[in-house]
Amino acid sequence: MYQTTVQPNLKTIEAFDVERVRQDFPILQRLINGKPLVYLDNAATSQKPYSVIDTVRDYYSMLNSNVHRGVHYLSEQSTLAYEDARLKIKEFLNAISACEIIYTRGATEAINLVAWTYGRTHIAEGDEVIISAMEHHANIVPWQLLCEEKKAKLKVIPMTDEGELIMEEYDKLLSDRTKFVSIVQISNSLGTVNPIREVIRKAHERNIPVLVDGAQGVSHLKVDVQELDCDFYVFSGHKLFGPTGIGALYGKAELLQDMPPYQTGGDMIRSVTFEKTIFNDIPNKFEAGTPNIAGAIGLGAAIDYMKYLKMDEVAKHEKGLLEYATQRLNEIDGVHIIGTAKNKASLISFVMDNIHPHDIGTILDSEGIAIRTGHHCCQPVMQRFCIPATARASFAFYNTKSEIDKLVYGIQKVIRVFG
Ligand code: C6P
Repeated sequence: MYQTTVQPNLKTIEAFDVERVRQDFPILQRLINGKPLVYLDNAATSQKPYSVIDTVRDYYSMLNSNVHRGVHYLSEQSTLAYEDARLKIKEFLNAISACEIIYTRGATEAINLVAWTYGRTHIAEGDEVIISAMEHHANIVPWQLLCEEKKAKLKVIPMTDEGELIMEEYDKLLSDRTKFVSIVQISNSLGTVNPIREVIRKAHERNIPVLVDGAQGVSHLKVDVQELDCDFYVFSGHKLFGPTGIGALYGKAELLQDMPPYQTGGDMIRSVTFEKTIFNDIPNKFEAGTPNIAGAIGLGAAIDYMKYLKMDEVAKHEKGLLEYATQRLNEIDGVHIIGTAKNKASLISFVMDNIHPHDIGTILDSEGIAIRTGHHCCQPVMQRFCIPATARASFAFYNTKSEIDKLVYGIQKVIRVFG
């Protein structure tokens, strides 16, 4: 078979070596505004290693053709590569079967899929859906619209000033009226790692299904959907060092089989007459139309790359970055970290006295430092902390302590300019 995934050149690496790993990411060699790029916007999207870039280029150069539709060589090979990538996702999440992995455009589409299929068929007037106070808009709005349509209620688990879920309040919200829980694994605006095992266990005691928004979780934590026992898990490929426009929904097979299709068209049908359509089995039932083939194969390459790196080594390195950055930022007068949960991922949101986060971002950009500023698609989080926006530095395994020193230098420049 044609080799679709370009193998990363990491075989000789015994232990995690950040300088070596950085060489796999061409963009990290760039200058921005005349300075070496310091990329600290990984929660928005992560950078891509050569192996992903080359895999996508090679697919278009050597294999391009549609999947599931041709008897010719290229179509068959494309189909094999596309399905092989699904297997890689299945193994990465430790799902039972590849038919439990549905390709989507990303986490947003995956949550919408569940809300509009499972939600529409299982939520009725008077029912309740529980989310948390730290959700991304992608895990608020689909449930809000569903609840409006069905005359159901959206309930919100509150959080503390540190940005931790108040689990006693969750206990109080759970009731016979609760029909679904949808919860973020790692908050993109605060960095909090939520106790999702406990959230799932408590919901399951009442037979309530749980969706986990793993958009930020998947690049920082080892995910095992069987061990978590979540009913749905969603993530985006572009935050996992893969291409944009591709992601996945994991769902337990019995739930997916029972759900109506999300979109209809080619490939999701078994037979069509003008009188009746019989739908395909999962996963195809949820993949109408020509899919993002190159994206899926590229995501497979990203997962291969992560396998070479090993998640526990990634986590150890990122923990060091978080601790160092927290200590350095806490030393600067006038900087306040928003989100100080005990269990945090390598992401720091902060505000500065009398300086708007956009001004922080602009000055840092002049130093070649990329961070995100704004509400991070979490306006209710900003309302909770009574702030309009934050500056957010989010780290990946290829970041270094010397880049954090540059961030600190940049923040000191912000103070000199605006302070
Ligand atoms: N957060 C950020 O800068 P999409 O856009 O579908 O790839 O992911 C949506 C999404 C859902 N849940 C969480 C927790 C997220 O962080 C995101 C994306 C980016 O924080 C872009 S807004």
